[in-house]
Amino acid sequence: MNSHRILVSTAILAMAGLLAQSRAAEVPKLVVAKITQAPAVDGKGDEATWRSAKPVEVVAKGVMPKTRGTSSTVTLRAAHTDTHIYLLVQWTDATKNDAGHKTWVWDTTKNAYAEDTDREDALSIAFEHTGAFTANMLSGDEAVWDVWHWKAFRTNPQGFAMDRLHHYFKSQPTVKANKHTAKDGGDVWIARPEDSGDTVEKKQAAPTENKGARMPQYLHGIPTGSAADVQAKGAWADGKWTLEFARKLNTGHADDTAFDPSRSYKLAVSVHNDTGDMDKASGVIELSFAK
Ligand SMILES: [Ca+2]
Ligand SMILES: [Ca+2]
Ligand SMILES: [Ca+2]
Repeated sequence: MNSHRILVSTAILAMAGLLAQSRAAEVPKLVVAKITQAPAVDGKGDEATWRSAKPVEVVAKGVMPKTRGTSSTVTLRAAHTDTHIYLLVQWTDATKNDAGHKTWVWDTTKNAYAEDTDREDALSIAFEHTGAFTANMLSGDEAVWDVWHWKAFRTNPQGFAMDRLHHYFKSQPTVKANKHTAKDGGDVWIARPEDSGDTVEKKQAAPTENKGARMPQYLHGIPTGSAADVQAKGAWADGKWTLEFARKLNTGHADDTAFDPSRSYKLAVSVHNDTGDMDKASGVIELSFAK
């Protein structure tokens, strides 16, 4: 390598370093506005109280082989009262998919139900809970995230998000978990339990007899206990979902992140278009409370 090349390489390395620094400095900041009038959790962001919350726009990028290269723009606003935190999330999605999810369809040739290809839209917000928060499900770090998983068919009609944890392990845990390959090539085991209490969605096996051409695989449950902490309601219009969340700042439940307005928290958001799989995700966003 001649000296010119070395100089160029050094310059490129220095530039890469600067870019990395500026990226680190550009973690989007979501400031939680202090409000006195709680917004209605109805999928309309039209309350005057939301105008005091500064929007943050992030791009959720496709992270799966079939969604790589796709993206959705996600706008977040946050506000809090003395007792609750509220989020208003809007994202681009050209199609409203909320009519069903993996519906059982009677197959007349097999005389049995088979799973349809229908899928719903969904959005997840993950907050740091225990350990390092990287926003990357495949980082390989052992950590716990508090995840609010709103689903357009399975949880929206009841007015909730599924309140759950993501628990990441390097080796197989005793709890139910799925194994994936971490970005360093090692194993990552992911458990995604719903919080304690009655579930927000009830899965039902396919009936063995013909009960009609289409039968839902998921029934709407009314959650209780720690599973019932996250109210959420979304509405789709003009190529965009608008979704509002409400939760107590501190639920008192160990499976939830308790928000202390004196500190900041890392979070990330993922949006899912017409799928039950992972789809598009943001990087780390920092949430802090207005002084
Ligand atoms: Ca509203
Ligand atoms: Ca959609
Ligand atoms: Ca909970």
